[in-house]
Amino acid sequence: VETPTLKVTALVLTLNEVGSIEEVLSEIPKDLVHEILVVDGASTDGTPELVRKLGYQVITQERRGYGDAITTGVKAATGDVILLVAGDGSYDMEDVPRLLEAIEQGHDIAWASRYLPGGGSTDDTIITYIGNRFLTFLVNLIHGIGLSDALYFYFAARKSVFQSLDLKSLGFEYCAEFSIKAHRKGYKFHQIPSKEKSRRAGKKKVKNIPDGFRIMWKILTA
Ligand SMILES: Nc1nc2c(ncn2[C@@H]2O[C@H](COP(=O)(O)OP(=O)(O)OP(=O)(O)O)[C@@H](O)[C@H]2O)c(=O)[nH]1
Ligand SMILES: [Mg+2]
Repeated sequence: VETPTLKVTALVLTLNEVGSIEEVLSEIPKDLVHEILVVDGASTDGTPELVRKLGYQVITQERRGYGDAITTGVKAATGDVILLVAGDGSYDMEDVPRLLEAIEQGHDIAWASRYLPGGGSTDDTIITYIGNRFLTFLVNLIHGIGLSDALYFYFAARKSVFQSLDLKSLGFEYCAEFSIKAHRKGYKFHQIPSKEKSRRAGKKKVKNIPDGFRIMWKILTA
C-alpha cells in the first residue's frame, strides 16, 4: 500500500519584514510545499503589498501577536501538515526535506534544534543563548518534555496536532504553550539539528526581558 503524500502548508510569519520576505519566499522548496500562506501582523513597511505583488497569498491578522499569527494561519491552511517559516530569513530551508520526511514517516512533530550536535546559530547573542538554554531547561524540568531547544519555533507538524491542543497564547509565549500541551497529549517530538542564520534585514520583534518573563510564566502556569 502506498502512503499518500501529505499536503503541506507553509505559514510564513511577517511583521515588517520587507527587506527579507522576497528571498524567504524564493527559498521555500516548491516541490515539497503545496500552499504558501503569509500571515502578516500590522506591517507598516509594505510587506503585504510586496508579497501580493510577488503573487503570494497574504492573510492579515485581526488581532496582534506571534501566537495569534500562527492560530490565524492554521485556521486558513488547507494542508494536512503545517510548516512554520520566519519571515526574517533565519530558518535554514535546507532542513525542510528532513523535517517533512519525518512527518511522512509518521512522527507527529519534527522540530529543528540549534543546540543539538550539528546545529548552531549566528543569530544568538549571549543573552538570547542563555535565555533559550535556561527556558529550555525549565520547561524540561517542570514538564519533562526532553526538547533540546524549546524556543526555536522552526518545525513541521500535522495540522491535527495544532487543532487538538486548544492553544490560547497571543504572543511569543505560544511557543511554550505549544510544546507543553503537545507533550501532555502524548505527541512525540522528533528533533533534527539546524543552523539558524542571522536575520537578513529589519528589526527583532522579541523583547528579551518582557517576552522572556512571559514565556517563563507560561512554563510555570501551563
Ligand atoms: N504575523 C506576525 N508575525 C510576527 C509577529 N511577531 C513576530 N513575527 C514574525 O515572526 C518571525 C520571528 O520573529 P523575530 O523577530 O525574528 O523573533 P526572533 O527570531 O526571536 O528574533 P530575531 O530573529 O533576533 O529578530 C519574524 O519573521 C517576525 O516578523 C506578529 O505579531 N505577527
Ligand atoms: Mg528571528
